[in-house]
Amino acid sequence: MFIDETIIEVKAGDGGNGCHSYERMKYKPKGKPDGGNGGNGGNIYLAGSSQIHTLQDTAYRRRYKAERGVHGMGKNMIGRRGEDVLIPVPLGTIVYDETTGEIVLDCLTDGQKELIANGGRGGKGNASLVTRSNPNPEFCEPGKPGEEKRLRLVLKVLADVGLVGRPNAGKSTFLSRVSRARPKIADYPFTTKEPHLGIVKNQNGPFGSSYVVADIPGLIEDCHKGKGMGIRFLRHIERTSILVIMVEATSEDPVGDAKVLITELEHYSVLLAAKPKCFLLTKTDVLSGDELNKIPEGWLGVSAVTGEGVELALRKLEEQLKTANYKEMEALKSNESAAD
Ligand SMILES: Nc1nc2c(ncn2[C@@H]2O[C@H](COP(=O)(O)OP(=O)(O)OP(=O)(O)O)[C@@H](O)[C@H]2O)c(=O)[nH]1
Ligand SMILES: [Mg+2]
Repeated sequence: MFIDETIIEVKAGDGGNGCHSYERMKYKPKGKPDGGNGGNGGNIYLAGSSQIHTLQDTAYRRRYKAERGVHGMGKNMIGRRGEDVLIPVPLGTIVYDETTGEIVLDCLTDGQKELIANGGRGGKGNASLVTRSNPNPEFCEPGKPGEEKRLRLVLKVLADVGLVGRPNAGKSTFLSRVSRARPKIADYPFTTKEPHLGIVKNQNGPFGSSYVVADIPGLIEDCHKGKGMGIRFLRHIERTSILVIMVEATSEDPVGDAKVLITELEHYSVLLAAKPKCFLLTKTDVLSGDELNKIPEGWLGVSAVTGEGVELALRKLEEQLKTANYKEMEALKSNESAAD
């Protein structure tokens, strides 16, 4: 099952207590303090992993607890530190602190582990608490509690291009034509119920470069009011650089249909709707003769079945992607210089 949101509770390990003890030796009735320190509690880390694609495992487990530090012991024996816990999450997971609402982490890189709950420090034993004024401390410190947090994990998949269209527009067929992804394809609406990603080789970019295309469920008029599959899944194209708006060639009014799609995007987020767009009229193989003039100006016609127009569409997409990425970089640079 594709789970893209869940709440988990994490509790880092408590620190072990320090020990209160004295050296015991024959003929030496009152030895020096020799209580060891407690070990630190285990930390909790989160790490983005390209091997996982949903939050299903995390949602199933829900509670994560790291081991506590072992208490210190006599003879200056230090307690072992608690084992850490590592929670792997899919790339694109945003972690919010449920209590403060703050973003704690945005997992974008594979394998990079980030500390999210600190283990408690181990308490000092009386051997470590010796001072000149108090050579025989009759006390030791307790371990500190480990951090506890309630976190909301929200997955927004990472893709460069998002496919937007009504159900049956041919989004999944297009993705399977241009990549090795094999989403389910069928002639009934809402075949796609969860996002699918495909990697497309960049024909015009540097050698070996590629980009990720996301296929999502179909959008219908008023889906922002909960019709069809709603608009919640639009979060998965929120991070794309460009959108491909796809309308079937059988449409009476492709431009009007595209407007309806864009209005639905606006209901989700104005920023999403404002992304650069590439307009495609799909299934052009069903058109014949004069009907081919139906392709609106500035649009491209494609048939994912015959492959007609697909190369050209990819080339246009790649050019738009290049411009969009360049603009994003420029915006990032100007933001950085403004912050300096
Ligand atoms: N003739 C023709 N049929 C196509 C073409 N592309 C897709 N189809 C057919 O259109 C139907 C819907 O295709 P899908 O790719 O599943 O459409 P979708 O947009 O992913 O649909 P949802 O997942 O329901 O939103 C299938 O029966 C496809 O075989 C095309 O280029 N030409
Ligand atoms: Mg589909």
